[in-house]
Amino acid sequence: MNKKIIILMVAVGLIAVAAIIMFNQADKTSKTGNVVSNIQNNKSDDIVPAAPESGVNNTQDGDNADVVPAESKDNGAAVKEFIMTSFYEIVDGQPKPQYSLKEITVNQGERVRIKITVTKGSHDFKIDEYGVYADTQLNQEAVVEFTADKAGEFIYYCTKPGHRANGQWGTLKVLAQ
Ligand SMILES: [Cu+2]
Repeated sequence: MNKKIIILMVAVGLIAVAAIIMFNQADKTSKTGNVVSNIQNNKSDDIVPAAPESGVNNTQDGDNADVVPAESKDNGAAVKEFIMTSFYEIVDGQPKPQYSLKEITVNQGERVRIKITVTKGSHDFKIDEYGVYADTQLNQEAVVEFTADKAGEFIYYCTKPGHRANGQWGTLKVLAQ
């Protein structure tokens, strides 16, 4: 009888221990399960704010993508750049104001950039039909930029008194496309 009781008690004790262990394990798994799901939730929480950020980045990338073609246009063949000086020289005792470039030819629709540096005298630069004007300063590069959207021949000239009449002008030729 004593042996049976002892065996029963041991068996009950083992079962109890086993039950406790199983409960603990169950708790642990459920806890770790919760932890995992919490981590997953945290991750998803992390992802959720990240998603709008990446969305913002995407829109920024989109903006950049919009900017890049504009820059590539500026850097590319779509911009025609001309460089000229603006000065005067004395011919037969008379000042002859002039631009170094007498003619500029572009295709209609092209972006045109003209860099003008005054090397002698006081001058400016104007194209009436394109509304282009630069008050060019001595030894400073002035830049005018415009889109040649009108075909035809236009005169660029200096508005200083007598300069255009004495030869400070040139022809902008915009070839119709
Ligand atoms: Cu002039």
